[in-house]
Amino acid sequence: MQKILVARPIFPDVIERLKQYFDVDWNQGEVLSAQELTRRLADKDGALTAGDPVGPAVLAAAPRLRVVSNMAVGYNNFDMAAFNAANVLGTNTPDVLNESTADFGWALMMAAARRIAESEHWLRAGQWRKWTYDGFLGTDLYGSTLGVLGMGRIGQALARRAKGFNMQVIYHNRSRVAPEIEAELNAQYVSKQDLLRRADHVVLVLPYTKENHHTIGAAELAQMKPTATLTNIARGGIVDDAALVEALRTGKIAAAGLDVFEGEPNLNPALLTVPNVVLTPHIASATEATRRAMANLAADNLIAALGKGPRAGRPPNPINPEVIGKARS
Ligand code: 8YV
Repeated sequence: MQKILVARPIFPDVIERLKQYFDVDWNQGEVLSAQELTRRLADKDGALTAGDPVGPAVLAAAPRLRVVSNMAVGYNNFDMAAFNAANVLGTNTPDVLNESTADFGWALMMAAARRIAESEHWLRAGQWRKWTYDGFLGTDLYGSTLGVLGMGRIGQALARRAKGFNMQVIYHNRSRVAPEIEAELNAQYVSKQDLLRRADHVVLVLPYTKENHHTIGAAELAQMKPTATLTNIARGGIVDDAALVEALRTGKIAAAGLDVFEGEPNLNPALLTVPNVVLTPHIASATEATRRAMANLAADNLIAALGKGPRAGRPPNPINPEVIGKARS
């Protein structure tokens, strides 16, 4: 029987599915260190990860490994050059999380714009004595301009929701999306600089790559309106968190909503001292239905990639399909 490692605690019924095909080594404890991950992968044919870094050293120490299935759409934890060099397949879980993640982007954006977390903390602290005309004034969403940086599947789901808020949608992306999608979303393609200058609410929905490390830093924050909000549901590292703290403190922008952080779960401690930022622990995809769909899709990918189940040899979401069928190197 082929051996697999499930590197994280996941739904027990998904483990039961995997046990129908494989000998499963399931880590139900803390996140595995690089050394521990390497040790436990040494005799494995496949692995299911969720954000765990997999690079050349891990792959070299696991000569039987043929597939690593990430329970996430983002796979910046995979060194794909190393995967390709070793002929190891990487898979991810796109699409099933689009709507939940877009919903959450709106929740964070609205919470930031209307100061929901900040005012709730104040209320809980027993500070509410009377109504005041200027208590927790925020910025409107209805009728404002939404700037979407990264117009992939989640960006599109997010933009689609703007209709009900009568918002003008502007976006920037590596490449322009098809005209029919632009028309459906009523979205206008603009430069990154125009987006930052014009948007009342900027939402980041782009994948993390080396090229877009700190794509939002001090210079970009300085271009935004002082009344604007910034929401990051993409990846830590896209925003320079230290520069963001400074921009929030000095009123360069009005507020921010962050679900992802540089170095998470160890976020920049200064963020905790800034009132006008809403902080959530990387939960944009965290609904029961969506996390189940992601776990099952990650299992489907693993089962199929290891030649089992109804889609044997044809995993639904290969990142580097060119290695399928090639001998491990
Ligand atoms: C995952 C995510 O839950 O899919 C992604 O890229 O950011 C989340 O939905 C998280 O990355 C854990 O793998």
